[in-house]
Amino acid sequence: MARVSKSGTDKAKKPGASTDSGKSQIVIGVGGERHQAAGPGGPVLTTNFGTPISDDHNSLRAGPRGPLLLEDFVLREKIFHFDHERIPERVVHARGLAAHGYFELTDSLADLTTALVLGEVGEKTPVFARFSTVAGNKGSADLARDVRGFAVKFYTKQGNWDLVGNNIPVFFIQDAMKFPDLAHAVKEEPDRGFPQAASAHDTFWDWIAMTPEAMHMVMWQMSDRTIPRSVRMMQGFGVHSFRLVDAAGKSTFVKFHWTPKLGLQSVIWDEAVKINGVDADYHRRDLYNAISAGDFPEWELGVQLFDEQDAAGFDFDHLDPTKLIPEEVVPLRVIGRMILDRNPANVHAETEQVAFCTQNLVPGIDFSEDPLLQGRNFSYLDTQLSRLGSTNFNQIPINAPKCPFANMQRDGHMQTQVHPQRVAYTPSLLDPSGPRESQDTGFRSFPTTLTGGKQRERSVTFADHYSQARQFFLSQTEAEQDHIVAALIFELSKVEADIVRETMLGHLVTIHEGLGERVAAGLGHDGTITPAKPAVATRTDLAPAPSLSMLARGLPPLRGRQIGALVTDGASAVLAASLKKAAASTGAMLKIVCPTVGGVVLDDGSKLKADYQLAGGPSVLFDAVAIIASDDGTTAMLGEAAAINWVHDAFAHLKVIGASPEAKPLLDAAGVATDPGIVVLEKDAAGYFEAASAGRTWAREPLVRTVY
Ligand code: HDE
Repeated sequence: MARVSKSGTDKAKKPGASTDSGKSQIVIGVGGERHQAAGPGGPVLTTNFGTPISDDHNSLRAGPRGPLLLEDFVLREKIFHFDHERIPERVVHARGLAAHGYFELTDSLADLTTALVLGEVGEKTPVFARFSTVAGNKGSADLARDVRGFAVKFYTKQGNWDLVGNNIPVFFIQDAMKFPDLAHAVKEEPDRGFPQAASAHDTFWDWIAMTPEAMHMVMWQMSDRTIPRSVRMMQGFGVHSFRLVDAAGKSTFVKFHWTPKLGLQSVIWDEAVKINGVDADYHRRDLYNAISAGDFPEWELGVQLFDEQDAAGFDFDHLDPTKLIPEEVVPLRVIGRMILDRNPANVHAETEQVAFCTQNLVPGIDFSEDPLLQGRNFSYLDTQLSRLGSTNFNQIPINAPKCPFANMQRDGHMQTQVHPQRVAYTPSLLDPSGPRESQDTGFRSFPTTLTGGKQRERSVTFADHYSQARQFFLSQTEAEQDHIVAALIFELSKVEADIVRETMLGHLVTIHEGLGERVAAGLGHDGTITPAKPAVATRTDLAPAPSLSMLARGLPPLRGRQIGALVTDGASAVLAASLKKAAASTGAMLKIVCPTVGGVVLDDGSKLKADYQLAGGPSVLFDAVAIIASDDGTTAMLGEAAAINWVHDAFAHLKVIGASPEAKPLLDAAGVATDPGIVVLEKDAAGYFEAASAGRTWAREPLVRTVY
């Protein structure tokens, strides 16, 4: 049957031919579907080999009701390509989000390193940063309780430097040999395929219970650090010690820290659980929207610098990645800033195909002997082959250096470079102009002096597993300690095997007796607890380090945050305008939530547009909330469970709530009790914003949750 076209012809236009209307020609198919032929200036659809396509919607067939023909190369190519669209996801850190930007050096380390990226003040180095969760699969929810990857690729003039870190400064293990076990334990249990993106299950805690070296990291993992409000509001750490090496070959140890300009902020566990339901893409949407709106996230790069002699004076071995150097011991020196100002144009090409490799260093930066780092240097290169399928993965644009590169490596799958040279080797007299090594500018490894025999043995300096775990717990504010206790209770309550739970309680009392007892109370554990047997005595004299606490680092600003306002028909236009103005002056975003997405009519007859419909905009999405309602609007909201939950959740999540006097019955129905975080909104929202700048109302917490 011939296709019927509105323009009276059943033939598609000749490829590249323009239409009379100036727009692309619309052809209505037999089933009513709309096809578009190329318009003026628009490209003609082609196969991957450039053959123009006349019809992209109807397969070639033997008669209108007959079978398809194998000859149809247009159909076969399209399906062939589609069938192979996915590449294996990362074995860990599968779920990620990323952005382009630049790093600008503000303080030179030229006296310590030959790395130009750390030497030339004002130099802007392009970067690509990818943030990720570790355990979940690619399609998992953003707010799983999990460590966050914080990986930055610097495209420097001396080659790519990949700083592949996390948002936590220590790691679970001391030897790369254990990494597959850790990953197998935390990922979904293989016999049942669940839970994904969750550590709250038997196999994870079984493995942790048998691995005392993980205790320090577990304290961080159970803190609110693993449920960040936004990737824009979390720190990043290089974790391992690296070396800076100067022109004379002198080495200085360095640890890298990223500190967000927006301050540190996390959500509360109950919020995380609910955000995952209402917006599983909460973090990627947040970063994407912020960058699209021109609100570019920024981090300071700080370094901790120390030498062998300093290291010898530490209470721990800095080569042990389960230990950190508190900023109180070696202060941070801020040397630059990273700004992310461009979203990826294509997530597969960039976020998925980016291949971070810890081995990517530049002259002047070198590895330390941290055994975990040494193991990583094998893993990251190796894994790219299974993910990207070719040793030429470095030629994918997101992975290619932005400086010239040349060597004698040739051929392989998906080679995109055409090497015209006859000589593909060195040395050679035939082609003296080919690339050659350089003693002056080439990368040289620091000649560390090594001692000891070839053996499978861990240094005794790695034996203390509990002291820094205890120091971390004691460095937290009361609210943060309460959350660690609550997280452990939640996680261990999901464990079915008593022996695992009991063994964990033994570790917890060894870290800190009060911590273990509180968790035991929350688990309803009434038996005795057998403490773990540390290899060396746990130190109780390590001074609490406030730099390890998020809350002790100070209040985050309102900038970059979202204020949610629930507004009903007939609400005060003056108040709505005042709220908008005050939000703009603090750099916060005001989001309007209404009973319908069409918005509301305010008391002056003006229309207010909604950003969210009530059920799609629960208060968990916002940092602080306001309710501007009329009497009638309030009465209507009293019949909406979603409205009552909206207010109740905001209260339970310790948010500052501003409410017009008419909304009082709604607050009462939601069980809101008066405290400094509850502000009556009269004509002016300025007072409300002052209260909102104080962050969460922590003092409210014991009213809304049992604190064990
Ligand atoms: Fe990774 N890790 N890791 N890791 N890791 C990977 O590499 C590995 C470790 C980290 O956004 C994989 O390309 C081993 C510490 C980040 O693409 C893999 C060991 C830290 C990312 C791998 C560790 C990290 C990865 C999976 C123990 C913080 C995501 C896909 C020796 C300092 C990078 C890939 C991105 C990814 C192995 C331990 C951070 C399999 C063997 C410690 C941020 O190669």
